Amino acid sequence: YSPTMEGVITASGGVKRSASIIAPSPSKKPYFVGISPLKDLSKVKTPADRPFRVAIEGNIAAGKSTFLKFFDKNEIIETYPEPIDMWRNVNGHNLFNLVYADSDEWLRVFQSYVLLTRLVVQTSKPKSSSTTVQIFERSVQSSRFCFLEQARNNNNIHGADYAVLDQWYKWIRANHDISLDLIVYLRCPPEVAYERAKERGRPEEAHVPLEYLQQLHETHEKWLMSEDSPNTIPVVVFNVDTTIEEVEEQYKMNQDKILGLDKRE
Ligand code: UDP
Ligand code: D5M
Ligand code: MG
Repeated sequence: YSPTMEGVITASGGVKRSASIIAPSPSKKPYFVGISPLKDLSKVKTPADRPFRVAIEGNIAAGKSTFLKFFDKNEIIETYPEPIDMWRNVNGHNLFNLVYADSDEWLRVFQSYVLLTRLVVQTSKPKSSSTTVQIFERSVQSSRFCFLEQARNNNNIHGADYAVLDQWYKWIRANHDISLDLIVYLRCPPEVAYERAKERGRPEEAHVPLEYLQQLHETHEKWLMSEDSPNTIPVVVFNVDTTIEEVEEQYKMNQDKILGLDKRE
């Protein structure tokens, strides 16, 4: 990690101070937490043959889509919001609504469609030749390691469905370049995400209980922050239980590190 960052994340997710690190002012919460010590950002290399790829991850309504808007006017960055409109219109069917109305019936096919649409997005070539960074809202990886994992742990999906989707994931990973260079984890207390989701008021999500967001939070923590995390991609963490202005300011202060721009010639 860089000594200019405010702290490092312990495996339990707390922030450990170090004498070699510039401490934040005591009044200021460390919204930009730093890079997980499990991963080493200095090893991130921008591939020569494709843009630097970043996935924005986090709970429902943590603020991922809002975060993406920071980059709207940036000429070297292309952003890719979640393809939720595709899920809402599968040949005229609102699969996104169906899955929340009756998950026993629809979760399997929804998972398979999410995987397909994310694969299409994540392997797409940039539209402009000046694009050197692609930023995706979520990823094939979070579909596999958050949503599918949670579905399995809750017995919302049969072991056979889980096995088939896992085989799809493995085949995709072996045969397509879905690699990511960096994950930006917007870490949000589930209670805050719940309030934001209510405020946003998507009709399909009207009955999503707080417990679901609490579980999804834990699943993200396990995927990205735990010692036995299956993730191998460097993770940058922002605590986002603050104003969007504060998150943007913290982002801007660390932008070059986050986008690997300080390592490009
Ligand atoms: N929001 C907020 N503060 C923030 C970020 C987002 O109040 O710092 C609101 C945003 O206006 C929206 C809701 O929270 O109404 C969910 O945000 P978004 O759609 O960006 O979340 P996502 O589900 O994409 O993570
Ligand atoms: O919106 C994304 C919405 O889609 C939210 O309701 C969660 C849901 N979603 C996304 N991916 C999956 C998978 N793989 N399984 C189940 N549900 C999923 P946002 O608010 O932007 O997070
Ligand atoms: Mg969103």
